[in-house]
Amino acid sequence: MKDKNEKQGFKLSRRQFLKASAATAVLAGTAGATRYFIPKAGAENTSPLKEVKYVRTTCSPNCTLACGIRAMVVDGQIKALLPSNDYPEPEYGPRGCLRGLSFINLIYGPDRIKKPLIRTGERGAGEFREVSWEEALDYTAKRLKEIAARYGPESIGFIFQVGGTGHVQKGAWIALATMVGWSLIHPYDQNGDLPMFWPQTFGVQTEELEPLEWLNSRYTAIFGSNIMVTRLIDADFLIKARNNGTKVVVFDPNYSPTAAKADEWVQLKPSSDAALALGMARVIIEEKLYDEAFIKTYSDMPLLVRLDNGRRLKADEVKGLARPDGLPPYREAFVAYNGKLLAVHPEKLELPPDVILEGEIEVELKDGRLVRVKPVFQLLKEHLASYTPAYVEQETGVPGDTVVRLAREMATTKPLHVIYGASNYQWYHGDLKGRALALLPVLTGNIGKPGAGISTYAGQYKIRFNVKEWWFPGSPRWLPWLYILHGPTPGMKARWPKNGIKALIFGWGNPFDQHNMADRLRQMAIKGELEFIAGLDFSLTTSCRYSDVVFPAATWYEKTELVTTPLHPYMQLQQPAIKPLYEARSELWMARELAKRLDPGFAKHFFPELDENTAAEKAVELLLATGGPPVAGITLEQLKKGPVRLKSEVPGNRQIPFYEQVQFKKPFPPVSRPAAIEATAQFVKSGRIEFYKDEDAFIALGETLPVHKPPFEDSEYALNPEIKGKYQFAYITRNSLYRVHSTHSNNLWMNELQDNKPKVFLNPQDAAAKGIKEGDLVEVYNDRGRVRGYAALDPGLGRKIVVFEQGWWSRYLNGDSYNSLTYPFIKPTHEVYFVPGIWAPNTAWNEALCDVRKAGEV
Ligand SMILES: Nc1nc2c(c(=O)[nH]1)N[C@H]1C(S)=C(S)[C@@H](COP(=O)(O)OP(=O)(O)OC[C@H]3O[C@@H](n4cnc5c(=O)[nH]c(N)nc54)[C@H](O)[C@@H]3O)O[C@H]1N2
Ligand SMILES: Nc1nc2c(c(=O)[nH]1)N[C@H]1C(S)=C(S)[C@@H](COP(=O)(O)OP(=O)(O)OC[C@H]3O[C@@H](n4cnc5c(=O)[nH]c(N)nc54)[C@H](O)[C@@H]3O)O[C@H]1N2
Ligand SMILES: [Mo]
Repeated sequence: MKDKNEKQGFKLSRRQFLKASAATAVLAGTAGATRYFIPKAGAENTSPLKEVKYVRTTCSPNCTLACGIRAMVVDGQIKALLPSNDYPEPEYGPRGCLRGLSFINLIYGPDRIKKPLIRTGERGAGEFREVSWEEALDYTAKRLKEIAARYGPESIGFIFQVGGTGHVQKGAWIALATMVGWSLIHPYDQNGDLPMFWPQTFGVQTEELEPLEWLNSRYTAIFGSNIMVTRLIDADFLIKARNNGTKVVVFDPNYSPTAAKADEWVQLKPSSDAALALGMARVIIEEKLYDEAFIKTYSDMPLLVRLDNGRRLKADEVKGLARPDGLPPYREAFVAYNGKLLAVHPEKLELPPDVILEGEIEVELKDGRLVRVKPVFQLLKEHLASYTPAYVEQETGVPGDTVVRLAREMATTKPLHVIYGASNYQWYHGDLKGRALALLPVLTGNIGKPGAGISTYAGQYKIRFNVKEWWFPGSPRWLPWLYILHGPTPGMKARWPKNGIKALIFGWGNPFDQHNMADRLRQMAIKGELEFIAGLDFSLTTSCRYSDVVFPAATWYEKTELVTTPLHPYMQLQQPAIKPLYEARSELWMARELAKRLDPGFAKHFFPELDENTAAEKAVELLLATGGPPVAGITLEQLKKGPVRLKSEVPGNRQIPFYEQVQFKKPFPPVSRPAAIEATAQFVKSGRIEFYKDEDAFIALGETLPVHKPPFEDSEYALNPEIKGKYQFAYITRNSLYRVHSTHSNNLWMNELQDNKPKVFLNPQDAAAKGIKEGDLVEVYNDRGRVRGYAALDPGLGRKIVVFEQGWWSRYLNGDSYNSLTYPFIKPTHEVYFVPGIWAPNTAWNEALCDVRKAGEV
């Protein structure tokens, strides 16, 4: 018998639900036939729900939040996803946003892939036949074997997206890839989320304060990070901090939701942040507001640089000095001066307090030559002299007196926390901006202390414990994504597969929307350069439509997984709330089945004797047992009950970057997992925070010190000088409130909230100059492509900016791709070293010029 609720429309049966969503989700732009539930007076709902169970699990898109969720399951169906509130520190709960809580629409929605698919039509057409797992796996194994035999296994590229959301299931595929010898593509630089100033300056992949620490900051300077949208759940901490008296200043070309919540919004021209930061650093130095003891101890400011060749002076070169015995090869002893020349030991940070920061001296080298040298600080001071308030005002649009005032405030209100947003470093010179911004907390001694530092919050990339036993049974081979689109460069350090990339396997990502810069990837698929494409997803995305084989994956609510995020310091377990729908399976199961077919020897790694969930639990136990100090003592049983804080060296296990370096004077860098310290310590050979970089590429580009370089000059104009003047709008593709990238692109409710229409945000004055009115269908274009959407006029937007929120599936854009306007620029300083996802060429989404016109006007 149907219960009362169902009759009232309180809940839809799955069949009804599918019908309703199929009817409304097909086309954007059509009025949604949403049904509204309005309770009738007196129709009280009295019947109890039967067989209700709650399963504690996590929402796991790539959004950095990793919200604990309680799935309410009735009769084997998920009826509601509810925020969990079981964090030992109540400040972290409750978690969950409208995107995550309406994920039900994706689990039961019309785009859910029900069975394995093999392509029948053209690539991109989305025509498939449903096949058995047996057939899909046999076919895939056969094709992969053929390609490996012809071109080598490294010609098969594997894209897996960020690790933090899936140590077990992603780990299974990474393990398979390393055993077979495929080229692994690291998601962090592929996403553009790798802030290259981190390895360059601090020798690490990325670091960040946990949000609870935001409450300890007295000054929070946010450079282009839209916390209110992109860190929605933890945005609360920012509001609380501000209510407690923390000053919050947002630097953004646009009046963002975060700017709206700040004490002060500083509007600056796109990609001019380095000029501003260097102008502020100038004030801090000129007015002696810097922390002298701090920079002498922890940074390279006292190290001497040769004026003849622009390189740091090494102890080994100097008459009477020597490199200390027993130094590891990735370390170098440089030189400082306090009346006499000192070999600076790279693993002992303390220096005599009287080492000089300013001045110029002459040094005799071992070969008898005399060279003139200056401390880094002296060079920086001279370099900053040109960043006067007047120059900064001209470059950034920020009034000169504001620059001076903010510099004084930042230098004197401690602790200072600088947040550097992804959109802001996803520019060609994002590394320079980051190096300039890092000067603010370093000069003022705001590193390694509660509430202090510099943070970048981008993606759930972070590997916080040792994963080797599960992930790397073989030795991985890596290839940065940009080379696949761009082709290899002379400076490339990664190993290019001798026959290029001939096949692509992707999971947990939608590269044909999210990464098809310049439509290159689609071309590679259509022209057959890619001979085989396989995708793992639960939704039939644009990328699946380009695939030859599609494997239906279990959603987060249908499998066991281990989740961590850089944003909050908890480890959580994803636990299956329901059985996988239709014929969906977990990725571990798929990897195991494929492994059996590729080489029966491989399958051993995946607990072949166990069912897929028990196998996943075994993998969790293996990861916990071999994960090292951050997970010491954490058990599967504990995780089944709720979130467990990861361990750290900081009191209370807090996440405070460089705490050990600063409090215990340990050399930089701390380890960036999964890389070995040998791989990353070479980035900062001095063992200190380095603002002076003397590798060839930095010298050649005039970037030994952080410098402001305007956008587009070395990218768009270098590629094609003729577009100067032709395209004058910056194409900024910020993240949407309604999606996580392209996940939720097809979420019925999220699309209703946007009137089912992609928007093109414009300043009203720019729109008026083009004859564009609110709501007009407009076309944003450049020589590479175009995308259409409806004009939304926003007076808070900077001039000559088009904002198009990234993540729409191309089916909502009439088949166009918003990423066809972007381009895979590779900056030479990103090629100095290659450590996957840590020092690698990073994607610069925002480095694209465009123009806009009413659709139909040519
Ligand atoms: N809702 C939602 N949340 C998300 C995501 C999502 O897709 N949806 N994605 C997650 C992921 S993986 C990431 S990487 C993060 C990214 O999150 P954020 O780092 O917040 O990035 P965006 O939202 O792209 O842009 C933030 C701001 O940067 C500004 N900006 C652009 N260029 C410049 C510039 O040159 N200078 C300055 N000062 N500001 C600039 C934009 O105007 C915008 O207001 O969000 C995460 N959170
Ligand atoms: N122009 C422009 N492009 C951008 C950006 C930008 O700002 N501008 N932002 C970039 C950034 S910061 C990022 S992080 C990337 C993100 O881009 P992607 O990593 O491609 O992220 P999504 O588009 O969310 O795609 C994730 C896919 O994985 C699937 N998925 C989720 N969970 C699972 C699972 O458990 N198993 C399997 N098999 N599949 C799963 C989802 O259904 C979805 O289709 O986009 C980048 N692209
Ligand atoms: Mo990202």
